[in-house]
Amino acid sequence: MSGRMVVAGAVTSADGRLLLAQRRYPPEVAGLWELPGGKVEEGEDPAQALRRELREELDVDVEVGTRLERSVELAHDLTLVALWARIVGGEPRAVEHSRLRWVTVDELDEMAASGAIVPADTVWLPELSLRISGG
Ligand code: DCM
Repeated sequence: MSGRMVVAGAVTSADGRLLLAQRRYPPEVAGLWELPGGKVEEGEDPAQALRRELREELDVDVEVGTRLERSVELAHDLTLVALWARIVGGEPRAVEHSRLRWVTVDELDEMAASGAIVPADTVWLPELSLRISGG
C-alpha cells in the first residue's frame, strides 16, 4: 500500500441492510452509488477518519468494526479500504450525496448487475452479500 488512504463505511442495519449513498461528483461517477467515506487525514487512523467522514456526510455517529478483506488501488496514489460500521447516533441524511438508500442483498445484486455501483466498490460485493444476508 502506498500514498494516501481513502476509507469507506460498510454501514449495516440490525435488519440486514446496507447503506448506499448516491454520488453527485465527479461526472464519471455522478449518479452511481457508493459506500460513503473519504480521505484519511494526517494524524488519523482509518477508524477515526471514517467516524469524522460519516458525521460530515451523513450526520450520524458510527461504531467502527473490522476491515473488509479487499482493498483497491485508485488513481492518484490513493488506496481505498472499507470498514464495517453501524450507526449508534442519529438518523442518516444526505448532506453531501444526492440520496441515501438502505438496500437488501437482492437489491444490492440488482444494482451491481445494472452498473449502478461505483466501479471501485464492486470488489466488496462478495463480502457485503455474505454479511448482509446473515452469513
Ligand atoms: N471513492 C470510491 N469509493 C468510495 C469512496 C471514495 O471509489 N466508496 C473514491 C472516489 C475518489 C476518492 O475515492 O476518487 C476520494 O473520494 P471523495 O471524492 O469522496 O473524497
